[in-house]
Amino acid sequence: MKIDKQHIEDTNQKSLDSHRASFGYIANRLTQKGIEVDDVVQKLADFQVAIPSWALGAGGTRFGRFGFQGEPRTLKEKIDDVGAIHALTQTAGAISLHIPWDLPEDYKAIKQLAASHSIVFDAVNSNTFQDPKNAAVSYRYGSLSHTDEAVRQHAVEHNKKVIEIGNELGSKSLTVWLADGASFPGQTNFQTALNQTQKSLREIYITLPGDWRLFIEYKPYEPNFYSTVIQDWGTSFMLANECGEKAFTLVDLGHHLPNTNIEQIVSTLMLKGKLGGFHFNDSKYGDDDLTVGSIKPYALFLIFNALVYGMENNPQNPYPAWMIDASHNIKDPLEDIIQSLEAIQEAYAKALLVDQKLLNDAQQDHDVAMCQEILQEAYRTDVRPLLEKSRLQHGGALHPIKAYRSLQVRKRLIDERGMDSVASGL
Ligand code: AOS
Ligand code: ZN
Ligand code: ZN
Repeated sequence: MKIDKQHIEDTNQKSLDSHRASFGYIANRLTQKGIEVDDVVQKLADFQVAIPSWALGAGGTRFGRFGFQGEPRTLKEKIDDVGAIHALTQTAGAISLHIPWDLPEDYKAIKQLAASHSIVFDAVNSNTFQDPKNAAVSYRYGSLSHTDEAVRQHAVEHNKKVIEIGNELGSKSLTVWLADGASFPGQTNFQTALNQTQKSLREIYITLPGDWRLFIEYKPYEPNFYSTVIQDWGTSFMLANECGEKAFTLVDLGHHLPNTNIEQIVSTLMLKGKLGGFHFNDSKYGDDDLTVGSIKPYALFLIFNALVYGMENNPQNPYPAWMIDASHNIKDPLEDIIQSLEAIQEAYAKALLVDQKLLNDAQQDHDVAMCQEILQEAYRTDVRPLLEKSRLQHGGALHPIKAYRSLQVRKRLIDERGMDSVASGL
């Protein structure tokens, strides 16, 4: 399945006049304020977000899973799905694989297919939270933190294997997320578990190719509900520091206790040069993995404001890896991702409009009301015409969801894969 460029162009024709009018209006207003509109549009085009292979089928909960028709059955079909999203949005130029859910069989063919969609391979994810088929050991009581050396070794070897696979595909980073922890007080010794995790991570770290980075993800709970070994950014930061300069913290927006100030965490990490990667999603209660921007768009904007500041002022922090980590049970998974990408770009565009110089002056003057005005002035701007412009310039759709529907992408996927196809790995 491939979306024809010409077809996207045809769907754009109908909305071209209204786009031009709204873009002209906003471009004028912003130019009057001294904003370089072309720069903003270019930055939007450069901002590429990796799509997780596990978000292409319908997710599920412990109460069941309702499949979505036409789900991708193989890695190739997953790449086709990301290709379709990228063709429409021009923002999804990468895929993030999960091993063993996405074991490539023919590397050459996979790479060729990805290249034909202009997609690169972003961070590879290891999986030591499920028992591999016919495995000699079990991760029931943990993996990298396990009390048993044989289990830890097994988990370390798996991570090394994932690095090898990623290396074949051109990935440059490994994301480690651990489910390790305890379900009940007294179940584990916190200090032993942390020490073992540090040792195991270090073993993985030393095998990283020179130009690779290790991302250490943290999460306060689930599937263990009393404690997790890497519970917060501080623990991840400490582990990354002890591993070395190629190890970084990965922030997943859903991995915080309610009301945590994530923008402040982002700022601290960038100041210390340790923000490696990002998992975008949104949540109402916990690690809900909802569509980005669907619940707390202002919080997302404030996070982007911290990210933009960091990218402009913290050369000590390498350019972070942007990934979505969401999954939806009810919506068409591809429409869900398109909505997430739109929300990400919108928050980013608004953050780019913040007058940093004015904000700094207002901060120096302790003009608190003005500080808020400056942020909200940017946040309240309707930046959608800027997003449209950026997509249009690169052959994307003015309105990706509308185009997705009018081009009948889902119908074509169902025709190709069938109504009952189940995404591999799920
Ligand atoms: C789990 O909660 C994390 O967000 C991880 O990033 C995980 O690997 C991913 O969600 C796939 O299961
Ligand atoms: Zn995540
Ligand atoms: Zn998560």
